Amino acid sequence: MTSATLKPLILSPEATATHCPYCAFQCGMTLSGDGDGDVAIAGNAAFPVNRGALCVKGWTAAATLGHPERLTTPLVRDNDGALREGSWDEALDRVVSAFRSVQERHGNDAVGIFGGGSLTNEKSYLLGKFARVALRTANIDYNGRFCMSSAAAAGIRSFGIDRGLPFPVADIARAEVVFLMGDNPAETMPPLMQYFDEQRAHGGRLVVADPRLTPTAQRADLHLRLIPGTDAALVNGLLHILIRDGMVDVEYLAERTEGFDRVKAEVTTYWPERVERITGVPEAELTRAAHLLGTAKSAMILTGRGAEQQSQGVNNVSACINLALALGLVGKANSGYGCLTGQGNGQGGREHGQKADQLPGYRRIDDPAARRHVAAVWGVDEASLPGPGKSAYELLDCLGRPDTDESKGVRALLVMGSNVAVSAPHLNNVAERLGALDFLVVCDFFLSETAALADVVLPSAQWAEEAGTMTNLEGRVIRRRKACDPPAGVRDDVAVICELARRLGKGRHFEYGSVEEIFEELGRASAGGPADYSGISYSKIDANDGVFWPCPDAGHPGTPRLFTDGFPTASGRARMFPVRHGEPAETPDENYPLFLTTGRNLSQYQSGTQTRRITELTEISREPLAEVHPSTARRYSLRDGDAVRLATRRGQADFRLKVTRGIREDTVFVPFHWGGRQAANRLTNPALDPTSRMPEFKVCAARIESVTDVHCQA
Ligand SMILES: Nc1nc2c(c(=O)[nH]1)N[C@H]1C(S)=C(S)[C@@H](COP(=O)(O)OP(=O)(O)OC[C@H]3O[C@@H](n4cnc5c(=O)[nH]c(N)nc54)[C@H](O)[C@@H]3O)O[C@H]1N2
Ligand SMILES: Nc1nc2c(c(=O)[nH]1)N[C@H]1C(S)=C(S)[C@@H](COP(=O)(O)OP(=O)(O)OC[C@H]3O[C@@H](n4cnc5c(=O)[nH]c(N)nc54)[C@H](O)[C@@H]3O)O[C@H]1N2
Ligand code: SF4
Ligand SMILES: [Mo]
Repeated sequence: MTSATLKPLILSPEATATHCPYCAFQCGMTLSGDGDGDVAIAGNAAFPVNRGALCVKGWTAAATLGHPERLTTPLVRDNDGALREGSWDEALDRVVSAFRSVQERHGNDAVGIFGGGSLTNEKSYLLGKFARVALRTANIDYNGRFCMSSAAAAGIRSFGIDRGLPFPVADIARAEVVFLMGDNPAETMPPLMQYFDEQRAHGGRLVVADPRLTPTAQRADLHLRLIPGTDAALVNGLLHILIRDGMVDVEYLAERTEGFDRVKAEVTTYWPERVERITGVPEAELTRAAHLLGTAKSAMILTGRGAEQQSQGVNNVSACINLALALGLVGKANSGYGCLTGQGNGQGGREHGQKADQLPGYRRIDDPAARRHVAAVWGVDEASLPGPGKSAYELLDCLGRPDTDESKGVRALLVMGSNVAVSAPHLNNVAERLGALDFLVVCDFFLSETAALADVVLPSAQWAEEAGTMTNLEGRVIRRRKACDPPAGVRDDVAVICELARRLGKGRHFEYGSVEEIFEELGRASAGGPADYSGISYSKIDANDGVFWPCPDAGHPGTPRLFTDGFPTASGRARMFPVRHGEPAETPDENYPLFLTTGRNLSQYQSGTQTRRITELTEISREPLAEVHPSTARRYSLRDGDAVRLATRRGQADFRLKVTRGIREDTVFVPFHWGGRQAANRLTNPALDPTSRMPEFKVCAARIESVTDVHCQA
């Protein structure tokens, strides 16, 4: 089923400049080979974002290419229930006949697609088009819903547009103060730290709000160790102090914003003593943070998943945007609000139509003008385009459910670029739902935990084996260049999507001579939309170290900095929304007395499909460790390295303990990169933000249980 004897990778000794397969920093790197299977990776010093630096995941990324567990043939599930090798024809036939029969019996929307933010722009675009044109299903969503959707929703409602960072990362180095609200880039984007180092060297200050003393917080001038789920209260409290002390930018508020009065009225009740009580952050620290921001000539507020992955995520981000606007930061030099996007193509992946409510160019699928424009580019009848579908968790939650008058279940699912059996919240439910499907097909390079459940697995080409574009966290569109061929038997996702469309009788809409042609069509489909790529071409990207969208025509240089003169809202002003602190969906009680929060560590990536297969990385981090404070450990008579079982209302999982003073006494932290008995997501709460539909990965209530019979790795 996998090949232990992969042929050596044929890479030219001449270096190919491409980008790392993993996170949104998209470090520039060069790949070269000796033809014997040895691949040399080097940081690309000429690429202006990472400037040659890579983290340990980037340095070791080539190990995924020739890995012995690489899938090199399609797999199909036999009548006896086992996965066996099959031909491409057999596998694709099975997919098409399963999709057809499900749609005949239950309607078009009964086939669903789950995409990912690691897919190139071209693949994200094609997957959205495949759903709407070849399958005509409304039900397509993607893992960015777990990642980006709260910041995106808050950005759109205030600024009229969502681009994670409205400025290049290099601006960070020149900001007097940077406030990180729930980001840990020292582990999640290490090469970004060079800009923080520069900023510090220029006398700048760093403030970090995180329940843990992370490697990022260790580098901060001020660490606000807030109680999980209290971000909006904290930020409202800072704004309260700034208004009280006359430090807001009255002129900017009058000229460039609307809605400040209601925000001001709301934050009057967030006096420091009350905010200290809610957040656990001492009043003196609140005042210091507010005054650092209020007296700085330039400042940035950057949110990460810590503030966003909550059932109040949109409110948390809106509170940060209010703060940035009140200080007059947005659109000012070396200042502003931004979100550090996470996945390799987390930015582009949310712009081209793999989101349930969107069409390419970040257009809304329920906007008649947008539908007309995109239908014309696709050469289909506008009325044939489905409407909005279910959001990611709601899609997973409806799998295999019987049709009722109110709702219809999805019976067949295609997964491309996500490992939901590890990364979705409330895994016990998700596993049950996946099991209730009539048919599951997964495209992946390895037999991920999700692929292992599939009826058909299609082996995909990887990053260095395919061409396309990615859009990094700054909104810079860059090229993923092909350095080598995929192993024999493996096909790239573009070819697979187009072939499936052909077999579904829609081939004429999926005829492309090259990946570049797909990009050109994507440009036309995006023209006039918020994320306008129509003026970007491969040659322009090559000539400019990438091009920042929006870029509406061939002569346009791209837009590194947004909002310098106005906002793309009806009034041209930024909109402020009053935010009320609300409790997380679950808070500790006598049965579940601790907060559980989850996140990442340096050497593992996401669901771990790739990085758990790389020896250098598993040597650094072999299994998930549950971080607890020494006083909590003492309370349970536990010591560092002991195995424990964590339990929440949804499930149990086993971990070894890491006892550290770096975490709050009321909080346990677990990284989510592992599956099975050590999956953090057996514990997490799928409570959704009402606007963004983002699950509350960052806060739930947990307890530490019996310490015998646990299932940790040796
Ligand atoms: N090594 C590594 N790097 C990655 C990834 C990876 O898996 N591994 N994934 C990439 C992706 S997709 C993403 S989205 C980014 C994520 O990048 P980050 O947002 O930096 O990562 P997280 O660890 O999810 O969360 C950040 C911090 O939020 C804190 N936190 C927990 N609860 C709260 C809270 O209630 N409020 C606040 N303010 N903070 C809280 C956590 O303690 C954690 O330190 O990383 C990208 N880079
Ligand atoms: N508890 C908890 N859970 C979380 C989070 C958290 O902080 N805490 N964070 C959430 C966030 S921010 C994210 S982004 C998600 C990420 O979680 P996932 O959606 O599971 O993301 P990955 O692990 O990157 O999964 C990508 C899968 O697709 C494969 N793959 C990668 N690139 C391609 C490609 O180009 N083509 C194909 N066919 N396959 C590909 C990989 O091998 C892997 O199996 O997890 C979310 N889950
Ligand atoms: S920071 Fe992100 S893009 Fe850069 S090498 Fe590490 S994982 Fe790759
Ligand atoms: Mo993410």
